[in-house]
Amino acid sequence: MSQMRGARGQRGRRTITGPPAPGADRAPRSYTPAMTKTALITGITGQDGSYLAEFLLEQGYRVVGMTRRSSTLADERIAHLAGRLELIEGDLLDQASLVAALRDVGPTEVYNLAAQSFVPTSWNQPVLTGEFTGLGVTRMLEAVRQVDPGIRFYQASSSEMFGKVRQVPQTELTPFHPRSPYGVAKTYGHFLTVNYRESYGLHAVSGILFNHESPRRGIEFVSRKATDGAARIALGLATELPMGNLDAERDWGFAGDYVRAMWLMLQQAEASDFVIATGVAHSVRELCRIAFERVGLDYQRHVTLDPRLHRPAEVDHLLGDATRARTVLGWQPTVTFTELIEMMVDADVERHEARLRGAREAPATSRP
Ligand code: NAP
Ligand code: G4F
Repeated sequence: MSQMRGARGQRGRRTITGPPAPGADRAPRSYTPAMTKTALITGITGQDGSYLAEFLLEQGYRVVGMTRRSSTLADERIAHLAGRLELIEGDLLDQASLVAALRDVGPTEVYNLAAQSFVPTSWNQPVLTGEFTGLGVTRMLEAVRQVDPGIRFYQASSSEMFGKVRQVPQTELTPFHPRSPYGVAKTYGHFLTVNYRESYGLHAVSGILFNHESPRRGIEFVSRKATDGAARIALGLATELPMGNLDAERDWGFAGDYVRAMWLMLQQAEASDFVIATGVAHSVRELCRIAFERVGLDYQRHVTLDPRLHRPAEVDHLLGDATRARTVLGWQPTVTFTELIEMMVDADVERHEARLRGAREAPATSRP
């Protein structure tokens, strides 16, 4: 991580032209080849941020990640990119830090992935979730408008916006009915993105992404909780896994596929919104079955039901229709649900085994 360098103060500042009047005509920025593009990613330390950074580096981008100040480094997911990635400090709660970051970095593309992204936390911290996940989008869009309205902007919107679904499957035209403070905040961020596109002509797109997972998924999300739980039980580190609503259904895909869609959206001549999904839904129960079968166990013997894990308002069933992404972007997923869950279980088994090996090999003095 020490090789990662902060961008602030190391780059010349770009010319600032000031915000254009609403609706004013502007010549679109001539789009430069990939080699000269710079991407600023908020939420770089998260699951998607790490995959997107890898993908953009492979495309030849200069990649700068925005991180918020904390007393410990949360660099687990991006440590392997040290030396190739630049970091800059900024916080979605602080408008001035966003303006300064854009001025210092001079990005051609901004990917706004930062958010309080765990749905249950949004009931415990609804105001904070609104600040990060909702108003944070306004702060970022305002910063783009003020510093350089030619920047292309991607907003990480969510299938949680569909909530109590009005139609199955969900498309870009399906009305929203969010069921959590998180979903409400994302819906605000989505419409703000559309509004800045329509009001100021920004090249701002909203990616309505259905659930996507990977071995880098946060441990509190249901997929990773199940794969990590199965791995721990198989290795004798636990005996049971308490879970909430096993009947909930989601359209789960692989995060590596979904970040490619984010990039494709920003390469289009016209800015517009896209649903990204696999088009196949599975229940949490099926997820548990596949995860436990991968380590030769029957989930029914280990998964217990904990009513405290049920949500005040549930999203029962999500299923996306990504026809538009397929036809306009040429995007399609490459990893099936079973492949995804097995990949995650294998990674969790490997991680726990390595930890156990390390504990066995550590000198006796370091043991408690
Ligand atoms: P994640 O792993 O939870 O990562 C969230 C990121 O946001 C972290 O890097 C976090 O930084 C950062 N962050 C949070 N608050 C911040 C603040 N005030 N200022 C600056 N950074 C802040 O989320 P993810 O799964 O990668 O998802 C990326 C985005 O896509 C999120 O906006 C999420 O809501 C959205 N989304 C995700 C999915 C999905 O299935 N994964 C589906 C649809 C939409 P720290 O490391 O400092 O906490
Ligand atoms: O994995 P989850 O916590 O993801 P959720 O709520 O669908 O949200 C994720 O996907 C959204 C896209 O639709 C993102 F916008 C959001 O940021 C996040 O990445 O829960 C999935 C389902 C829920 O129905 C939940 O009730 O799993 C059910 N579930 C059952 N037992 C559980 C558990 N969820 C969690 N986290 N933990 C459980 O023990």
